[in-house]
Amino acid sequence: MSTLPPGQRELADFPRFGLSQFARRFPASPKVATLQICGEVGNELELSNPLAGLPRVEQVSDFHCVTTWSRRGLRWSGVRFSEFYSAVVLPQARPGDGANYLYLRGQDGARTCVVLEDLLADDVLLADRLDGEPLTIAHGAPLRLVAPSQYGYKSVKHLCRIEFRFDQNGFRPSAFAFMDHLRARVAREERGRGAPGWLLRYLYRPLIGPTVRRFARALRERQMGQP
Ligand SMILES: Nc1nc2c(c(=O)[nH]1)N[C@H]1C(S)=C(S)[C@@H](COP(=O)(O)O)O[C@H]1N2
Ligand SMILES: [Mo]
Repeated sequence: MSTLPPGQRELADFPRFGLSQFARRFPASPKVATLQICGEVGNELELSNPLAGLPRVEQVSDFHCVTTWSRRGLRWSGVRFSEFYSAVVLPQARPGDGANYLYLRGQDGARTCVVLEDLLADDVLLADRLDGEPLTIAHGAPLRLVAPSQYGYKSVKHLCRIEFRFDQNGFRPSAFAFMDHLRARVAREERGRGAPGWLLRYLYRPLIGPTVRRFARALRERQMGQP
């Protein structure tokens, strides 16, 4: 088996996880995916069922959270982002030349910013299934990004909007700016901005247990409140 990237430790399960302010926020539309393509584009799109008609792929990949936990061997299925980009975004939305900064947003309000080049990598998916089942609310229903070579915070769950921009000046991160590295490449341990990755390991590691419990409790409480 391959070794884990620097600073990562394997978890036996795949917890629902994120910044604590998102623990109690849930997608308003967990069943039906709609995806808005906007910003510096010739034509804004509001896609219902954005993966319809596109070639599907299955992919087994590891998932690495910036707080140092990793989960190996997740079996995702969906459509390659590069396929979606060339078959739908380019011809229908026509992003401006150089609009290579993508502001991503989830239905729960989570935000991150990525460069187009990173999303065009072969292992980046728009996923709607995990381990043979439709995505659950815990793991990003109805549609999420999966970018295995980047820390988990780039893999936006409940994805509802992709905004094309010429730079990152207008981007407001979900958390403190130092926590959102533009590239967040796991192999280079780009955990955050300004502080070295190895240092952030020690800052983040103690947060794993409480965060897992907080997210699990919030989901349980939501499910108890549902008919
Ligand atoms: N919409 C949304 N996407 C999100 C998050 C979130 O809170 N909300 N958390 C991020 C973080 S920090 C991680 S590690 C992964 C966790 O994915 P999981 O909950 O499916 O394990 O989702 C990422 N994408
Ligand atoms: Mo994370």
